[in-house]
Amino acid sequence: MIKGFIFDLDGVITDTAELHFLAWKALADDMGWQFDRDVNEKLRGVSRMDSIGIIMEHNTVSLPEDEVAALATKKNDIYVASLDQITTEDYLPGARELLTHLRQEGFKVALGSASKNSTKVLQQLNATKYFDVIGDGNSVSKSKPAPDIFLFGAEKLDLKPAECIVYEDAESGVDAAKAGGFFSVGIGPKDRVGHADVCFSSMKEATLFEVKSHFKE
Ligand code: B16
Ligand code: MG
Repeated sequence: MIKGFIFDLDGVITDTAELHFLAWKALADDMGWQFDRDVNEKLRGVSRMDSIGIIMEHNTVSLPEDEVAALATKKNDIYVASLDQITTEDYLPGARELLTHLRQEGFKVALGSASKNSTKVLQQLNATKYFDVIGDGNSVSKSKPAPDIFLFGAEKLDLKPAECIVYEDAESGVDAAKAGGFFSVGIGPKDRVGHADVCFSSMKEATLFEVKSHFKE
């Protein structure tokens, strides 16, 4: 029986991908690195340190670990400053309605994001009230596609994976949900999240009614 929902943040609740892109682009320009939206697409759901690794590999650049960490911090400072522009109007269409509906129906709800800045993003959206548990990049050390972040959420909700539905927009996020034994809802194109148990092109279609019809009570 489904008792809980675990949501990814970027690409499911709100679209912070553009702000991540602008911050990485500022760093890349500063460093003389090539970086465009195609490379940015590879960073979806990927942790900050893995993201800078992908960008450096794309530019065939290699640097000492401490310098890489300093550059990731520089990008993060730019990104965090840009979060001030997120408002309560910046939910992806359908996300706030679904979170409200889950509260009304008494489901348990957790966040399962790779971001270490999820608290700030949820505050800007005024969305903290919809979550019983916040699981993010600060909660576990192994990032997606490892299932750890979703297992953390389920455990804190006091539920088994088989009692939870995970919403994800990233390929690695759906892999993580499947590896943990969760039901998965993919948000986005089939070539990205088509391996989820059920896939919707946007959050607007992924209503409680629709999703419940795919998973036996
Ligand atoms: P931060 P999600 C992910 O969020 C983003 O999709 C990804 O682009 C970002 O690198 C990652 O969070 C880490 O974010 O630098 O804020 O810790 O989709 O897992 O909610
Ligand atoms: Mg995401």
